[in-house]
Amino acid sequence: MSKVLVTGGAGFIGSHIVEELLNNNEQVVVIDNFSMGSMDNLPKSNQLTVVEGDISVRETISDLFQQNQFKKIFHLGAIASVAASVEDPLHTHQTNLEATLYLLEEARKQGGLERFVFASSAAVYGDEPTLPKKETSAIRPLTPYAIDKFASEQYVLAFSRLYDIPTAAVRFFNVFGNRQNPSSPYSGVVSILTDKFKQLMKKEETTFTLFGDGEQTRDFIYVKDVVQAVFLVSETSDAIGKVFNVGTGGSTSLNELIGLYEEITETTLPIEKKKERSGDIKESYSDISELKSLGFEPKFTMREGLLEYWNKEN
Ligand code: UD2
Repeated sequence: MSKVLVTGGAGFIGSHIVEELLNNNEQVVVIDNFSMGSMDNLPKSNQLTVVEGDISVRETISDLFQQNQFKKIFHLGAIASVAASVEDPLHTHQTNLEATLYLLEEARKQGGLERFVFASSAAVYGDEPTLPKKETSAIRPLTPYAIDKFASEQYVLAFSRLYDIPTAAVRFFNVFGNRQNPSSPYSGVVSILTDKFKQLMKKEETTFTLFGDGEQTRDFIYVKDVVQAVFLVSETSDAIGKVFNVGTGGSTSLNELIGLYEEITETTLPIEKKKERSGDIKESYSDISELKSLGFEPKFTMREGLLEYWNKEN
């Protein structure tokens, strides 16, 4: 039976995709170097094989394809930290771009692939101010992370045009949900807030550092809606050779987000305000008409997503 490969499958979004694939009775192979991911993120299943390995090592990828025949590939493995990419652009490039090319080349050699979905990011838009962000908006990648994501997208789409490999790319907006790692100050803000509210519940003293006035907005999307979007892109023939924003099309300010969380947890979060982060964008939200044309409709409001996340964490 043909298998499904999930790179970065032990990570935040990857593990949710793995879970859904297993629910659909697929035979799944995960490759992860466990730099951010964890075995604890993965369900126990005899349908699942986990390979500990680094996707930036060419032989690791070729071995993987020698041992397996894949029908679908979800490529989520990456150095996910923008800050880390600024610290070490070369290492980021090896993982975030070269690995994409290794996978595409192996997929080309193997033949018979039904879909290759590449996980890109809204970071490719940079500080391009036009709102909402459309797939056709100007691209202004400002960091090594964003540059490699954009370049990978272009390779992925080129492999569809040049070699007829059915690929597609998705640009994630601000994804939140359980298993997102809150450990760094550059972690997603919802995971940081969740951590703070958990401390409050344990009666521990804590303060949330708010950069700026809290009126900055983001298009936060709950991870289950992201899974829905990624599956549509992996199943619909209209998606081939295209790139899709994955957001809700809505926007929430940080102040609104904190307010919602205070309501859910019935606590007040102590806040320390600091000046806005350099490089921070003020507003961001997506135009998701392309994704909607595949049949996508977000199932979770911000509040519903937060509530489910909070209940899973507690
Ligand atoms: C996301 C990426 C970032 C870059 C950017 C491109 C994540 C986690 N971050 O940043 O790396 O790709 O998109 O658009 O994917 N904030 C606080 N206090 C905190 C943490 C965050 O006030 O402790 C603020 C932060 O300054 C920002 C907002 O919350 O204004 C959202 O922060 P974020 O890092 O979750 O997401 P974003 O979109 O700024």
